[in-house]
Amino acid sequence: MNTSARAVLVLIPALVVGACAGRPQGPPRAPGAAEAERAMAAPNALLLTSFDADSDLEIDGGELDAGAVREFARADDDGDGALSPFEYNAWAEAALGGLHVPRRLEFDSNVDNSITRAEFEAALRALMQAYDADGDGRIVRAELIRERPRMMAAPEGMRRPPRMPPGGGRRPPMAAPLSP
Ligand SMILES: [Ca+2]
Ligand SMILES: [Ca+2]
Ligand SMILES: [Ca+2]
Repeated sequence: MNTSARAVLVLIPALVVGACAGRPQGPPRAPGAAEAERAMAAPNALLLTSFDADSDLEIDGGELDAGAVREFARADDDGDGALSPFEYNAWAEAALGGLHVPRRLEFDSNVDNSITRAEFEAALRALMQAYDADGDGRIVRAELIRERPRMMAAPEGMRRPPRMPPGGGRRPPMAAPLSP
């Protein structure tokens, strides 16, 4: 785990603890939670964030490639150079928070139930391109964060369509909701 990912993990409990002070009733809420709940990041965005090895808040192509190598090695438990469904599921549980987005078949491009290193790396490069709204080969935080569709909070009958994300509506191919 690199420095920025560790910082995020440390920060979250600190915010929750801070929010408990002076709020004896109800569930703990982080400061600014109401505003923060309007923003969302997909599990694959968190994964890309962890690739920022030099902590400059941008992910470049070199960091993407290095991150893909590292994550593949982490996932390939038996070291045979391919990810079995079992290995993918265990990795996704840890790296993607269990929501398995992207799903296994989005990596397994030839659908042979095995994810090769080449397939894994190609899928992550495609993911980076999908998030890189301005096409400059680097991903900044603003390209990873989405505004939560307002329809989620609006009462029935007052729903509006979600805003188009940056990049003219391009959506990361692997950000689809989980389907069982
Ligand atoms: Ca970086
Ligand atoms: Ca394996
Ligand atoms: Ca960019």
